[in-house]
Amino acid sequence: YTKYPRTVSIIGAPMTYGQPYVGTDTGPKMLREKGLRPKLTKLGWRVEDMPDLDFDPKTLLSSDGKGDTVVSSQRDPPNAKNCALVGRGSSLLADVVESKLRKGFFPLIVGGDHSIGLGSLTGILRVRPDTGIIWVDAHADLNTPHTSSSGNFHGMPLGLLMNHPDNGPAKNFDFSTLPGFEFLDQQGPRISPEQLVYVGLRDVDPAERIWIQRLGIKTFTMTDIDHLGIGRVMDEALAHLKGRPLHLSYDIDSVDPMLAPATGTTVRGGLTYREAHFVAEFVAQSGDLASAEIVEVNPSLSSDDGANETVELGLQLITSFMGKSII
Ligand code: 5AB
Ligand code: MN
Ligand code: MN
Ligand code: MN
Repeated sequence: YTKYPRTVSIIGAPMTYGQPYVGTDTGPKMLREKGLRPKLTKLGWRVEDMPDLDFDPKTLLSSDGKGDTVVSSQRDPPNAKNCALVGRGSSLLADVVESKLRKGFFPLIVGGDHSIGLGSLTGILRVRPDTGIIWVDAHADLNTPHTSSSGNFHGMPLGLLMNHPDNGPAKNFDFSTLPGFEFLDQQGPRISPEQLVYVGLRDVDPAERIWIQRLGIKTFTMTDIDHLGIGRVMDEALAHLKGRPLHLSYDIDSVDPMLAPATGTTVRGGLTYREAHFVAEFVAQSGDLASAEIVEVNPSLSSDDGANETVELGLQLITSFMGKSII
């Protein structure tokens, strides 16, 4: 891959179907209004900014993508809320991300809820299967409909795409049970446990804990950050992914809710302002960052001040991982 493509493609993915609230769809618009584009230009990037992807149910559920024939009106399978909408939206995003990468762009995917990880990772892995993934989040997002207690897809992107080596391919998730997920058949790209690193975890479900241990996923919880400091944590995280092109998946709920209140699933005891920025700055300095996404900014879930602060923080974090350096 080109190590330093100088053109970034902003891909707005206003997905809300992976969780219960409206409002995450305004994330891309709010970030643009606060000056995402000029900030990137100032850092030396050429910027391609397309209109947000069209996640209108009529468009997503039609066979031709133009709203004509609705092909998918099945009811959701158990624990798979808005199944067809999430599946079709992910498929669309995967195709866009894949094509941008093949053209040499740096995809900057702006969510939307974290179910968009299904699409962005699929697109990335089609082009660069050895990508190292840094998942910055309060949560592990390692559920599947078999283990999820909520049925919300934003808690499942990694669980659905994971390759389960001990059990053989047969135990990988069978997408034929999920309408809309046909694009992820058994040939689809999968994540190997060793290409993933977690940073910031503090709210992990029982089944996720078991899978993290069995798969041996490199994990830095908030406890590890308290113990080792964010500097050593990031040294070890990047050492684990050495030699791989990197994808940064930044869930804004990794940051402490005092600083980022406008998000759906807040958990106290998160990253401080500097820790959050250090993660972004350090990944940028590695020179290996090849794609990134920011998710779960939902301006409608707090006061106006809280919404502003959260959007502003998201924008600052983007500027940091896109290469802003202090000196
Ligand atoms: B987020 C929970 N594990 O599966 C579930 O915000 C929360 O993308 C998921 O990290 C949180 O519903 C998903 C309880
Ligand atoms: Mn998440
Ligand atoms: Mn989260
Ligand atoms: Mn969340």
